[in-house]
Amino acid sequence: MVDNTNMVDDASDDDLDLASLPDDELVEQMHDDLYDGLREEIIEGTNILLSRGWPASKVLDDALVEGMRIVGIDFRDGILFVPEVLMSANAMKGGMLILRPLLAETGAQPIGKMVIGTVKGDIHDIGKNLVGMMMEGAGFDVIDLGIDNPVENYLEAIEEHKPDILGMSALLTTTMPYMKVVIDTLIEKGMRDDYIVLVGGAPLNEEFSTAIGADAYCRDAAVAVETAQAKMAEKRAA
Ligand code: B1M
Repeated sequence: MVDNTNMVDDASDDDLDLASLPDDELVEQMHDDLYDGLREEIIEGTNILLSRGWPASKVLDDALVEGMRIVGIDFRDGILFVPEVLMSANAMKGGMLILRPLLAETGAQPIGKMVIGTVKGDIHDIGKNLVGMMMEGAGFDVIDLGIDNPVENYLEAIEEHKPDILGMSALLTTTMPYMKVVIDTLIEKGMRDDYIVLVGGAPLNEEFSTAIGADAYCRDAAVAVETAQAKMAEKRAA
C-alpha cells in the first residue's frame, strides 16, 4: 500500500495562507519556512508583518534572526548540512532585501564612512550584511567588500574610499586570526592610527579584539552602530 501521508502534508502546506495566521503563528511559520529554505514564503511573511505595522527591526529580530538562530543550532548538531543551511541563508536574504531600504530610511546626512568585509577564508556574510544595513540606517556611508577578503582588498578599499572605520567580520575560529594579519599590515605601513578598526562575528569576544589590537569588538549590529557613533564622536572631539 502506498503511504501518501507526506503527500497530504505537502498539499496542505502548499495551501497554507500565511495572511490568515495571527502574528505569533505567522512568526513561528516563518521560522519553519526559514528552516526549510523557502525564500518566497519568507518574502511573503516579511511583507505581511510589515503591512500589519511591525517595525522593520522587529521583523528582522523576531522572525528572521531568531529563525536563523534555530537553523544554527541544528547545523551545529549535525541535523542540518551545508546545502540546507545555504537555502536557509538564501531565504533569509530574501527577507533582508525587503527590510534593507526600511532600515536605512532615516534621511540622515552621512556621519561617517565605513569599509566592511568578511576576512579571507570565510564566506559567511549574513551578519556582516546586517551590520552594513544598520550602519546605513544610522547615517553611515558603507562600502561592502563582500566575503573572503585578503589584506590587499582592505588596503585597496581604504586607499580608494578613505573611510573613518574599517570593519571586519569572521564567523570561524579558523578565520578570525586573519583580522590580526590585516591590523599588523596597517601597523607596518604606519596607517593603523588613521582608522577606527571594529571587529565582529560569533566566535569573537572583547579579549580577542584587544589582543589583536582592534579598537572594539561589536557583539551585534546594534552594538556596532553604537560603537561606531561613540568612536566617531571621540575622533571629532580629538
Ligand atoms: Co557556517 N558555521 N560554516 N555556514 N554557519 C557557523 C559559523 C558555525 C558556528 C555552525 C556551528 O557549527 N554551529 C560553525 C563555526 C564553528 C567554529 O568555527 N567554531 C560553522 C562552520 C563549521 C561552517 C563550515 C566550516 C561548515 C563546513 O563546510 N563543514 C563552512 C565554512 C565555509 C567558509 O566560510 N569557508 C560553513 C558554511 C556555511 C554556509 C555557507 C552553509 C552558511 C553561510 C551562508 C552565508 O553567510 N551567506 C553558514 C551559516 C548560515 C552558518 C550559521 C548557521 C549562521 C550564521 C549566521 O548567518 N548567523 C552559523 C551558526 C551560528 O552562528 N549560529 C554557522 C546570523 C547572523 C545574523 O549572526 O553572523 O553572528 P552573525 O552576525 C552578528 C554578530 O556576530 C555581529 O553582528 C551580526 C548581526 O547582529 N557581527 C559583526 C558579525 N560580523 C560583524 C562585523 C562587525 C560588527 C559586528 O564589524 C564591525
